[in-house]
Amino acid sequence: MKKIIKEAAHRLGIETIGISRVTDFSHLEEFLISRKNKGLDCEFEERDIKKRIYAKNLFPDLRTIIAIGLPYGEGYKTPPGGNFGLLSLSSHGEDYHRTFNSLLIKLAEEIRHHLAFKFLPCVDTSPLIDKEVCRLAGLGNYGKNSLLINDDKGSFIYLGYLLTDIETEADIPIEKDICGTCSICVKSCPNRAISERGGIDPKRCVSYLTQTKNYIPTDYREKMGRQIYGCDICQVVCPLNKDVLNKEAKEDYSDLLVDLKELLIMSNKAFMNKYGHRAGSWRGRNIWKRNALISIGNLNLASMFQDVKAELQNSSDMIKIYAAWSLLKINKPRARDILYENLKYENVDVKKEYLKLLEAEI
Ligand code: B12
Ligand code: SF4
Ligand code: SF4
Repeated sequence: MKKIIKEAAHRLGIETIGISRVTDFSHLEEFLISRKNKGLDCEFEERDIKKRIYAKNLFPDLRTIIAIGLPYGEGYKTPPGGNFGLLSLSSHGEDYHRTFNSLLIKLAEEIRHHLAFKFLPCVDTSPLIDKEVCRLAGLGNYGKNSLLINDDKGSFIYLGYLLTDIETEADIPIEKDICGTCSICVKSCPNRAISERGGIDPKRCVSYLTQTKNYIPTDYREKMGRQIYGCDICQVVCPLNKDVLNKEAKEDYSDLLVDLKELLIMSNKAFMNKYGHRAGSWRGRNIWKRNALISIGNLNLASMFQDVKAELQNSSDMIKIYAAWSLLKINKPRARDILYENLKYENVDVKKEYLKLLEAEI
């Protein structure tokens, strides 16, 4: 059966595939509880730990997991355009959730030519911990940046799997220390999110900051640079990705640049038309717009002062307070005069935030 599964995968061009019989991940329970107690979990994860560790809660007939690593990012170099906002590589082209999900279904159909079975495709949004599911299927090992790194493809692999009721033999993962004495990602992370011992504090991670609806502390905003969605730094610097990144690029990555001025004035409809098919767009226009205001401040784009100032009239308090921060970054004396003037008619919450910003070291 294992041979049939792997041959079906190869016919579909899938090179990174592994099979696991692990259905119980309770070896992670203590780690997950302690992480939660330390406040190291985040709102993008399933909060119910039991749902994370017992895969049979999700698929009661589970016997075998067919795990796949879908490579991306070959030959990637940051596209030129320093005054643009930047999306992470996972937002390049069509949303990978859709394409990967269809690929998993195609694989299941291909295997069904030989055997009738039940399956559930999972990509990113399942309560299970994809990295651990795929590690135990032999797809790779953890790097200090917390990502699953495959021996051939590096860490630029999306992870997905089919939960199935197939009976077959598992692959045996080869556990090894892949980082050794390297700590390049630890040193390169803009907000010191990666621990020297390995693992990350998600709430310091720029990728998290670009996605969260929570308030972003002012010192963290400076670390976000010009990121509009996601962050790739700990992967781009990783020596284990060198071979993939040094390959010749077959794709044009310029769709990762975001016109900041356009984003500020875009309607919801225009946003969905332009970015709706991209992986990062689920967060919505206003979060991207907030990140654009942070980027404009960090890039110190004086030519956009008036555009940012116009956002002080936005109907969203969130947009107003990030516009205020951005103006102070671009031109503090001018921004201070404008904000003091606006204090006269702002509501209590916005007024409080403006006063805090006016007193802060920006
Ligand atoms: C929540 C989430 C986030 C959060 C938290 C990230 C994180 N590191 O967990 C935020 C928003 C920050 C995030 C960011 C990104 N994410 Co994300 N994310 C998820 C999600 C939905 C859940 C992950 C989770 O539960 N983490 C919590 C805990 C359990 O993980 P952990 O703290 O890293 O701990 C594990 C290991 O790191 C390890 N570990 C912990 N400590 C130590 C210490 C040592 C020494 C070692 C060796 C190991 C180790 O053991 C733990 C058990 O597995 C998964 C999809 C899913 N359903 O699983 C995608 C997922 C992890 N994300 C993914 C991606 C691509 C990204 C980004 C690259 C996107 C981007 N370009 O911005 C960044 C990478 C940031 C980073 N360095 O991790 C991929 C990762 C693919 C891969 N090759 O590993 C996933 C698997 C989605 C997918 N299906 O492809 N993400
Ligand atoms: S994605 Fe960026 S911010 Fe997050 S851990 Fe990696 S380098 Fe640090
Ligand atoms: S940069 Fe170095 S320490 Fe970080 S994941 Fe890659 S090999 Fe490991």
